[in-house]
Amino acid sequence: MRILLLGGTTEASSLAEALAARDMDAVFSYAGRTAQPAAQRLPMRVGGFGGVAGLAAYIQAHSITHIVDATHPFAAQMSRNAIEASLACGVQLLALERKPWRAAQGDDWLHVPDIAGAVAALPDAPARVFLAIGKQTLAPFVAKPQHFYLLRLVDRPDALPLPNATAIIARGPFDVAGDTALLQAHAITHIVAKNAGGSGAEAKLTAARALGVQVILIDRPVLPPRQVAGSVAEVMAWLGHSAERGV
Ligand code: 3Y8
Ligand code: NAP
Repeated sequence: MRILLLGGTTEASSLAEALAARDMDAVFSYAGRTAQPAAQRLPMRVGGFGGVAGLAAYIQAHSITHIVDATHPFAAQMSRNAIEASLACGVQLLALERKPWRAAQGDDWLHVPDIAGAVAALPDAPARVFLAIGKQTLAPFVAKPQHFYLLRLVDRPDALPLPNATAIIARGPFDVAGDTALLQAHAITHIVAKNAGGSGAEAKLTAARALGVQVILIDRPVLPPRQVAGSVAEVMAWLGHSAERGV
């Protein structure tokens, strides 16, 4: 058995620990989006594969038998490629997926389908907006330059496309005390976030509830059907069964 773990999330790092602890033959794959991705106990590879064909070639060249897609729910292209390549190569695929966040008592959430919906949902009157969506999708917010934007990025950007913006450089996972202080320090009135689920980015939502800050939450992209596990334990059981079957 040789496992390709498509990573880049808190859950992927936890799964990597479990696989390494059992000396399983696995490789951890990053896209190479950040300057210094977190180290892993598993052997790592960094960078795109070159589309579905490149991924299929990698699977064959490295005799991969199982793919675990533990990428972020918004890494939709990677997930689509993994589904297609696993079918083309006849290898098993399992997605380690975290549940979407659901509003609790006291939350002031507005669900929007995509980034354009988030821009449209911002008020016309000047507001103070925490854009907790990283740096790949900032350009559409230029349509509303009247707001102050607080950005949280993993690496310092060369330039920011938004006229009135401050960038915080930090990689999560984040905590409630830190995110509460951040919202208060910048007198934030709105948060724009992706419905990432998981624990690594949830703190800002908890802080928003306590402070009465509105959250504009972007729905996840829809993916083709695939087998899904909700925990590291489930993935390990799935791998165990496969090992018993000797595949
Ligand atoms: C490169 C690996 C770990 C993984 C940590 C999780 C938690 C912190 C929350 C906010 C939201 C955001 C962003 C975020 C979170 C975890 C997790 C998660 C959100 C690293 C990582 C990589 C990336 C890529 C990066 C994106 C950006 C998104 C920042 C490593 C730290 C906003 C997503 O500069 C860029 O181009 C950054 C790009 C994709 C979204 C975007 O569109 O800009 N993540 N994040 C992975 C790779 O190369 O394959 O560098 O160590 C991983 C983590 N990011 O093991 O501790 O599991 O979700 N990452 C979002 O959810 O909205 C921050 O600030 O509140
Ligand atoms: P994406 O848009 O779905 O993927 C774009 C291309 O990046 C893919 O087609 C693939 O290139 C490459 N790629 C993506 N993830 C990869 C991986 N784990 N290993 C190797 N190549 C990968 O991906 P994204 O949204 O930019 O996310 C990139 C990485 O950041 C992923 O690891 C993801 O888990 C992590 N992340 C993303 C977010 C987010 O908000 N999107 C949040 C937290 C973490 P090729 O086609 O050339 O193979």
